[in-house]
Amino acid sequence: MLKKKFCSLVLLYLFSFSVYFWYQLRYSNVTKWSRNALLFSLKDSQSEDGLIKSRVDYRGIHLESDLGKEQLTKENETTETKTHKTPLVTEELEKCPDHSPLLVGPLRVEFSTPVSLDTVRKANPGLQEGGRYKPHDCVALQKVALIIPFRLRDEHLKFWLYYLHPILQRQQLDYGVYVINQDGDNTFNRAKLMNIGYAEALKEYDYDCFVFSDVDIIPMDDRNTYKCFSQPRHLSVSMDKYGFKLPYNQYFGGVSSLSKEQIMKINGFPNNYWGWGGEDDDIFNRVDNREMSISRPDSVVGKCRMIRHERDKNNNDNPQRFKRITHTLMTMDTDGLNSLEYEVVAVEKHDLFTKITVDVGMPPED
Ligand code: UD2
Ligand code: MN
Repeated sequence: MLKKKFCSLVLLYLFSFSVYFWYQLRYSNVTKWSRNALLFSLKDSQSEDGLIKSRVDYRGIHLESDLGKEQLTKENETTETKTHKTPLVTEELEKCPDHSPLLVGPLRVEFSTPVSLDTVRKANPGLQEGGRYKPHDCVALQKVALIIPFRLRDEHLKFWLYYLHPILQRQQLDYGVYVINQDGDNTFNRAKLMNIGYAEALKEYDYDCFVFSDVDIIPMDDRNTYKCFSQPRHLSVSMDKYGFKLPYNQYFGGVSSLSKEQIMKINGFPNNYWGWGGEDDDIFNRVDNREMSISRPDSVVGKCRMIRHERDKNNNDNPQRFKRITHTLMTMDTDGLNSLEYEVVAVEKHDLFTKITVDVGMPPED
C-alpha cells in the first residue's frame, strides 16, 4: 500500500515537472544557456527572414563599435534582458532620446589655469583614436564632425578639448574632432579650412552634421547641443566678448552647424577670403540667398566665452571683405566646394583629435 502511494507521488511529481519545463520553453523564460543553444540551432534552421535578421544584428554589434570583448558581452547581456519577450529579433540598441538625460545645464568656464593633454586624456577614457566617440548604450541621433580651423593655437586647443569632450559625450553624439591646420605662414584662410574639414571628415565617416568652431570659443551651457537642426544653426549667440548679446542680427561667426544637405545647398563656404573678417558674413549671405533661415538657441543656453587673444600673425584684416560680401549671390555658385583645391600635407591621429595639415595655397596677387 505504502509502495503504491509512493509510486503515484513520484509519477505526479514527474508529471508536474514536465508540465513546468514545457511551460518554461514555450513562454520564453529562456535562460542564457538555452537561448544561446537556440540561437545556434536556429542559425541553420530558421526561415530566411529571421536568419538574415539575426546575422545582420550580430555583425552590426561587431563592426559598428570598436569595443573590447568586455563591452561586447555587456551589450549582449543588456539585449538579453531586453529580448525577454521577443527573443532573437531586437538585438539593436535603441535610439538615444531627443533630450539627453546626462545634461547638467550651466557650466563654469575659465582659462586662468592651463590644462594638459594628459589631464584631458584621463578625464575621457571612452574616446577612440582620432578623438572619436559614440554612446555605448544608445544609437546617437546624429553623426557630427567638429571642424576647427587652426594654426598655432595649441594652448587654446587644449582648453577646447578639455571643455568640449565631456560636453559632447553628455550630449550623446556620435562625433569626431578634426583640427584643420593651415601649413606654412601665408595669410590665414578660415573658410577654406572649413571646406577642407568638411571634405576630409566625409572621407573618413558618413557624417551627417558638421559643426564649425573657432578654437577659442567654449559654450557655458551643455544644453547648447552641438548638432544640426532643420535650418543652419548659429550656436555662439551670447558671447562674453560682445556683452552676452548678438553683435548684429546677421552675425554668423564663432560656432555654427550645418547638415550635409544644408552645406550642399550653399556650395560650402568661400575659398577666397584671405585674412581676417568677412567670410562669416558671406556664409550668412549664402544661407539667406538659398532661402534658409538661421536657427539659434536662446541667450541663456547660448552663452559662451572666447579666450582673450591678440590678432595672430599673418591674419591681418582682409581689405577686400566689404566689397566681397556684396557679391555673394554672384560668386557662391562658382566659389565653394565645387572649386576647392588643396593638398593634404599630413594626417595625424591623436588620442583626442585628428589633425589634418593642409596646404591651402596663397592669395592671388592683384
Ligand atoms: C571673429 C569670429 C570668427 C571669424 C573671425 C573673422 C567671433 C567670436 N569669431 O573671430 O568666427 O569670423 O572673426 O575671420 O566673433 N585661427 C587660428 N590661427 C590663426 C588665425 C586664426 O587658429 O593664426 C583660427 C582659430 O580657430 C580662431 C579663428 O581662426 O579662433 C578665428 O580667428 P580669430 O580668433 O583671430 O578671430 P576673432 O576672434 O576676431
Ligand atoms: Mn577669436
